[in-house]
Amino acid sequence: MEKHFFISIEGIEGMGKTTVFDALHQCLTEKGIKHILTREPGGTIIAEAIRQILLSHEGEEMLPITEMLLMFASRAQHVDHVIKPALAKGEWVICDRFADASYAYQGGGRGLSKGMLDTLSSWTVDTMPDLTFLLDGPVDLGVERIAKRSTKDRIETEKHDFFERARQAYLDRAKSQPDRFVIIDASQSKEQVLAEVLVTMAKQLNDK
Ligand code: Z5A
Repeated sequence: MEKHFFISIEGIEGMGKTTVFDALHQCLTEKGIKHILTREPGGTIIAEAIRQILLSHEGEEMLPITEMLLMFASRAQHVDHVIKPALAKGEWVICDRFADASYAYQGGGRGLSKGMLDTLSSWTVDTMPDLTFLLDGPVDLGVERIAKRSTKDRIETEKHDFFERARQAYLDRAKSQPDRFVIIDASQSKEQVLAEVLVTMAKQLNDK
């Protein structure tokens, strides 16, 4: 059976995750590699319902702890119902954000402790990505790229400093796990970003 592979794509808003996600899908399709495309928060019916709550502006102010617990609740559903079954069938999994996003946004952004994040991770995440692309670039660049969007979700309306802290938390995590993370300079052109991603993918496919 083919070796399965779990790839996540991370980065603050506007760094080009969707663009890389689409390119990976195309690359694997051309190679005839069975894979699924999924995202967090989301990926199952319950997890997508939690996503709506997480990103909506409606109702009362959401506490940071509530946000963190909901992220991990959705992740528990997603890991058990989607990611593990796909990997068990030998399919590759391409995931737009995963647990690292909680360390960046709830840890770095909201200031919640690593101890709490580690505890929740130990309860919900028993499968980490084999490879994580961190698309990194200045906060202002991301803001500029998504400026044309007509609506912003609840988290996107956070202030500049929040995203600076999230970016730094991503970089710290990537540096602490160099075997899993590949940091890509997202301020390059789309073509340059995709070329770097596809070189890494080609290496993974050769090593398979
Ligand atoms: N969140 C969390 O807090 N904790 C968690 O544990 C998890 C998530 C899992 C929803 O995520 C929110 O959930 C997110 C983090 C939080 N909130 N924020 N911020 P999401 O992934 O659904 O939403 P997002 O981060 O806001 O994604 P995004 O804004 O769509 O970013 P993107 O996918 O990286 O951007 P893109 O659509 O690929 O590109 C944006 C634009 O830039 C687009 O017009 C592209 O054509 C253009 N682009 C892309 N690359 C380039 C380059 N290289 N040059 C020029 N232009 C480019």
